[in-house]
Amino acid sequence: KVVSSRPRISVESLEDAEERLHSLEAGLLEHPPRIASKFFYDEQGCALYEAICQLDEYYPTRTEKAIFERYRSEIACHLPQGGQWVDLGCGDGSKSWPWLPAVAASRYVGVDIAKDWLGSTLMTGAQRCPGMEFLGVVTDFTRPLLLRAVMRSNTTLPPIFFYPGSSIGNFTPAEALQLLCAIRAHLGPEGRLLIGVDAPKDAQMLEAAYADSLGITAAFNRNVLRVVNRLIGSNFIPQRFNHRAWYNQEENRIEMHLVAREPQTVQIGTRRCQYELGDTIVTEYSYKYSPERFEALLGMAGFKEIRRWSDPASLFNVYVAAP
Ligand code: AVI
Repeated sequence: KVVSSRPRISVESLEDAEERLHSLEAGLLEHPPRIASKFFYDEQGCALYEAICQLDEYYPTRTEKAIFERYRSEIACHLPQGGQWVDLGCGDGSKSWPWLPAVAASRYVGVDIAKDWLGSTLMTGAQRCPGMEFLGVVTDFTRPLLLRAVMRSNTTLPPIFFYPGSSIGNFTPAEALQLLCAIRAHLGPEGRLLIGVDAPKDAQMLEAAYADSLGITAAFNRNVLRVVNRLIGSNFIPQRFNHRAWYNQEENRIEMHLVAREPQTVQIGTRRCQYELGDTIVTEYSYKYSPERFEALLGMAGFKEIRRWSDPASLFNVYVAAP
C-alpha cells in the first residue's frame, strides 16, 4: 500500500464521473467482460507502472531510452526548432526534459489523464527550463483529441507531438489510426510527430515482459479491480483473480487478463455477476507493430515523410512523421 501524507482531496466533473460509471459497468457486462486499460492509472497504478518500467524483463522503456540517447541530435535535425512540445501522456515528464533544449522548445503542453501528476510535472519542467511557458491539459485519449484551443497558432510555434513508450499499442489498430489522424490534423505544415512503438518479436521475450518474475505486472493488473471498486462501488476481491498475459500471434498483441481463481459473485451496480473458475476479464491489449505495418498506418493517417530509428536488435522503433 502506498502511504501518502497528502490530504485526500479531489475535484470531479459530474459528467465525467457519470460517463465513467456507465462505460465501466457496460464493459463489465460484455462477453467477455472488459475493463479499459486507462483505469490502471490511479496513484498506486502509476507507481506500479513506474516499477514495471525498471524491470529487467520490461525491455521497451530502456530500449526506447537508449535509442533517444544515441540518436537525439540526429532526430532533432528532423524536428522544428523553437516550437511547442506537446507531450501526450506526459506522466512525470521525464522523457521530455532532455528533448526541450535539443529542439529549443519555447512552450510545453503536458497532456495526461492523471490530473494529480500534472501540477508537479509542470513545476519540475518550469524549474528545469526557466523562461519556457508550461501548460497542463487533462484529457483521455479515448476521446477525440481537441487541442487546438490550447495550442498557440501552429504556424508561429510549430508543434512536435511526442508520444513515447508504445502507448499507441494500447489502442486497437482502428483506434490508433483515429488518434494518428487527429494528431495529423493538429500539425500544420511544420509540425511533426515523434513516436515510440514496440515491435513484434519472440513470444517468450514478450510474455516475460508482461508476466515478470517479481509479480509487479500481476499487482498492476489486479490493482485495476481496486480502482473499479472505488469508482463504481463494486466488490471485487483482487486476490480471487490471477494475472495472465500472452502473445496473440495472429493479432500481434499481448493480451492481459484477470482470470477467476474460484467461482464467485460480484455486485456490479444493481446486478450480481457470477464468475466461474477460469472466467476472464480483458484488461489490456498491447499491439506490436513491424515497421511496415506502422508506416502503413502513418500513411493512412496522412503522414508523408517518415523516418525511423531502431536499436541494434530491432526490438523497438522510434519514428518522426511529417505531414
Ligand atoms: C503504457 N503501455 C504502453 C504499457 C504497455 O506495455 O502496453 C502498459 C503495460 N502493461 C503492462 N505492462 C506495461
